[in-house]
Amino acid sequence: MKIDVLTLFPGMFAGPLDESIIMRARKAGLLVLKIHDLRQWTHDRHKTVDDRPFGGGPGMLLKPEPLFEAVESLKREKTRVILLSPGGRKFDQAIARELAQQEDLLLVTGHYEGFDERVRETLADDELSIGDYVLTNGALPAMVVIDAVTRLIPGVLGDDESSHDESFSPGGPGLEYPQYTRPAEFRDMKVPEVLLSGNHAEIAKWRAEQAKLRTKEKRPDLL
Ligand code: 4GX
Repeated sequence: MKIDVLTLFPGMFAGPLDESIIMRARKAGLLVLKIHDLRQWTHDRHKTVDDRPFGGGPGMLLKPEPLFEAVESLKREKTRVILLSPGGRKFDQAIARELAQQEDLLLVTGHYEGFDERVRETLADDELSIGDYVLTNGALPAMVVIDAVTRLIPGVLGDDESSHDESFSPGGPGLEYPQYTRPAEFRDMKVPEVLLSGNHAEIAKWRAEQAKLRTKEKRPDLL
């Protein structure tokens, strides 16, 4: 998969995507990631990307011209163009699975009060939010999407890493059961007896009960 990112803060992307599983996917060529500075597509001395909203009001908007030029030059036949903004569809595991099927993504990250509406109407195939809170810009949301999507690209996860994917589907199995490793007693806290019993039927039953209870308690929306 190829993922292009359009941002005003290319420096924010150095680090989080250069480690661990994402870096391994990049080195294997399973993910080809390119970060682009939106200011590259400005033509004035000050590299202006923003302007004041018509009709007045607070804040600045991203101007349409650099965004249109950037998207038009980066977009290819099968590219899906996705804006990151708090007003988008709420990103979840089902959307991550859907995006992992794509060949080519272009993530466009906002800043200030957002985009000129013509960007949304004309350039974007989709608009995603990573959750109901306000961030300073769209770089972290883009990295969240890249991380969640990349681990679902076939071949990125090893067999040991891949088993936990269905936990966050509503109607799916819900949250994980509690887990323990050695020592069996740590600072007066004991591992539940059943897990040490060697009785695999009892262990499976206990885990299913615990997972259900925990989901009902903490995330009833997943049931
Ligand atoms: N999930 N932000 C985008 C600028 C902005 C404002 C309005 C478009 C419209 C966010 C989120 C998020 C802060 C990134 C505002 N862009 N993005 N930025 N939550 O809070 O995606």
